[in-house]
Amino acid sequence: MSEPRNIVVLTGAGISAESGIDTFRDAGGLWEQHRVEDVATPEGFARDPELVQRFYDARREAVQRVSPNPAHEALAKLDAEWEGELLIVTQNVDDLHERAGARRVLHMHGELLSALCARCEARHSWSETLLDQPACPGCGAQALRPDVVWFGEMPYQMERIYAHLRRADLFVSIGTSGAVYPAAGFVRDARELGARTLELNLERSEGSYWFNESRQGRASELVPEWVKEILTPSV
Ligand code: BJW
Repeated sequence: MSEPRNIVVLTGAGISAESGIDTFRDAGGLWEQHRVEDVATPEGFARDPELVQRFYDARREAVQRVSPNPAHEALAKLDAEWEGELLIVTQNVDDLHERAGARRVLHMHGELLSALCARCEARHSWSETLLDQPACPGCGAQALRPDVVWFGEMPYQMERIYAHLRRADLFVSIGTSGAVYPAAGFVRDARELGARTLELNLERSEGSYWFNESRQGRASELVPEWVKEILTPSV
């Protein structure tokens, strides 16, 4: 195959695991500690907003105490040095890609350090708690919720993601189980649109069949290796 120029990278919870952030579906992960229906659906939030706000307040606090790991740093290096198109689509709500220095990042499932006003729909950078019902800085309503995408809600910036997938000649998936759509379908979309596809994960994901190549191991090792490879011109 010719040298890739346009790259889409999809990241999931596995890339932040070695920074100390719990994944969702691994043993001991978030979905073993909480019922998805209770904390990650609009219906759960309507039923028990306090439970949901506590869940996200605790994670917002925790994320501010951890640091990017070598996998985030390697993608930031790729971002700084890759002259072609690059989009890092992350399903993660942490800010570790940005804190490592990456700029071409899109948060399709929202961000922990942002609050969304259910009344005026404005978004505000947010590092504090929401349980105490602070007023929206825009409209004053006590209607702030975590700015994250729950099951049944539309992930953010889908048109922009598909525009990049259409132009991509390399799609790389890192640290995601491939259990949640539409992200889980990107590999198939990319492949059908002509991209080469590579998976870097601790284990084969649910969509592993769709990858041209699958490498198993820790993100902190596999990602720097791959970035070094792709930034080294072939002779
Ligand atoms: C390591 C590692 C290390 C560990 N190194 N690797 C039937 C069919 C198809 C779709 C549906 C269906 N029924 C319902 C749906 C739709 C639904 C869905 O997908 N449901 C599934 C359960 C089937 N999806 C939705 O509702 C989405 N919206 C939607 O579809 O809108 C309509 C639409 C239509 C068409 C186009 C576009 C839209 C919304 C999904 C929202 C997901 N939200 C969450 C919560 C966000 C906020 C929060 O953080 O709390 O997003 S759920 C949770 O899962 C979170 C994650 O981003 C997401 C994915 O998880 P991820 O990142 O893959 O984590 P894990 O834990 O699953 O995997 C970690 C991996 O890392 C593992 O493989 C480990 O091995 C690996 N790993 N350590 C490398 N050190």
